[in-house]
Amino acid sequence: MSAIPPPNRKPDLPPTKLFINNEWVNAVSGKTFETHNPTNGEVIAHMAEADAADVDIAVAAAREAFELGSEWRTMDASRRGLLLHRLADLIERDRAYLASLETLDNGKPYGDAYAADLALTINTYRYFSGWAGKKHGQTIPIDGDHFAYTRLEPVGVCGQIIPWNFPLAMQAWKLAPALAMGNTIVMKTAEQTPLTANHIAALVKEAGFPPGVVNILSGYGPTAGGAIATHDGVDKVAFTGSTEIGQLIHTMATGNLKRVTLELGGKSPNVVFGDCDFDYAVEKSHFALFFNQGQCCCAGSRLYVEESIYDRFVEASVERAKKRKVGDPFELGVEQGPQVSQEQVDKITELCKSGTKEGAKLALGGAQLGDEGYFFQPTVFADVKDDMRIANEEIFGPVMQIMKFKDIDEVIARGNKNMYGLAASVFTTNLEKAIKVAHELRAGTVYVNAYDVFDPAAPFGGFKMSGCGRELGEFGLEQYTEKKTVIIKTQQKNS
Ligand code: TXE
Repeated sequence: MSAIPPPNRKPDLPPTKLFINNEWVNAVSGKTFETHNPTNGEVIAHMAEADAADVDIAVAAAREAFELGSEWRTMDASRRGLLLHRLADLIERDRAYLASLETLDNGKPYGDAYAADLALTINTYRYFSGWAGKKHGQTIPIDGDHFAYTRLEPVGVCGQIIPWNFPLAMQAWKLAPALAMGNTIVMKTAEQTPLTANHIAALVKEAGFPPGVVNILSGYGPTAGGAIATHDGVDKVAFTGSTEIGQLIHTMATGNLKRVTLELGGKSPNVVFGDCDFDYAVEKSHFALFFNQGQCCCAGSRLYVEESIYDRFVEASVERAKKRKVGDPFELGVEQGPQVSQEQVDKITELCKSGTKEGAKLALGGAQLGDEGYFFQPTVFADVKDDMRIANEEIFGPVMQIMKFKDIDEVIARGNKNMYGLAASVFTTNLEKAIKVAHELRAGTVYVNAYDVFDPAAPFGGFKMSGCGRELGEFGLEQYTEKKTVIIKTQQKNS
């Protein structure tokens, strides 16, 4: 990749209203809410605050765009792909602006936003643009004088609720497959990070998507989010966020039996064997936990290290965490910016206190950093035991938990003894061990000598209480289709 261009510390703000029918409108209530800069706590913008009345209007727009005979329903699938491709081009054109805006609103380092979030976002739109028109049904040789075939049709109006940790990428993971397959959308962005999604909405219009196909609402979860999850005019809801709210969405969606896909929390085991490439495993385990301020659903947050290298590994991990460069997220080279909100800092602080109280060894950090913004010290706990809260609950912050293990069957059993099953990883130079762990850990993604490798072609999602369904890849695309079987009487069948 070419060099990262300098950030814009004061990017122009995108529209702050609701995007419905390709127009910017105020909330029916006229209410607004503030979005803050996590680096200093200052208000960046006042956003229109959608609630049930606005969801009704957006769903009506999406339903109309989905009517039989509409511009969207009669559009060639290849053209849907072209529109997605154009959208990817426009995002690429505005890449540095979007990365700057994301850093302002979310606090993530600009270098990461530009190189990681924007790359994944652009690639996701490109990947799914290629699928439009290429996902085929089948002809099926059923018994009797009949001709049978299947069609993959769009599900309809899709409600999509996204979180704040990767606002652009989470938006892309949901919009791109849904649009490729011809659905229409009512999306609610996270209240902490609504800005970049609104710029994408403007680009959706610029790319040429017909009115009503994509509707983007800023607002809160229980009001706007709840209205989407319960709305009878919504055919599917796709959600990324906490397991607690995912369970609620699942229940709320039963009224009209919406299709539901959920991508929820995790507590992913990262298993490091004594025969690993030591320095590499230390660095990758550091990255697995600390990337994105630790705010990753798939963070490698249960680090199991084999007895033979345990003490050395703890020492090296603490040394690496000490070197972590925390500070102004706009400065290139900074590895860690602020957490997204004071609420998240408070949650992390409380869990750190529980760790100390329950007897884990606090080797580094453990508290909020500085008195401006929402920074948290890189933190390492050693001698963590499986029954401690910090070994079971999702901390979603820069807090590493290190545990010791003796043998492979023991560590697999311990790795599986958790309600989550999003991701896992193993570091070893022994192929047989790697395959055994990869196949026996119950997780949606298992990394071998790697971590946080995302690609739009590779499905992502969770076992157990980390969710249901998959995003990305061909599996992700299928979650945005209904399969229809058509059976036609024929005069006579010949083989
Ligand atoms: O999540 P919420 P929060 C985890 C992480 C974090 C914790 C809390 O552990 O510390 O969740 O974060 C919308 N009906 N993850 O409170 O509440 C909300 O507006 C409908 C993991 O931010 O789950 C936002 O758009 N929608 C995660 C989205 O749900 C509702 C990413 C996520 O918010 C709603 C984020 C309701 N009743 C947090 N209540 C991941 N899997 O990556 C809230 N929302």
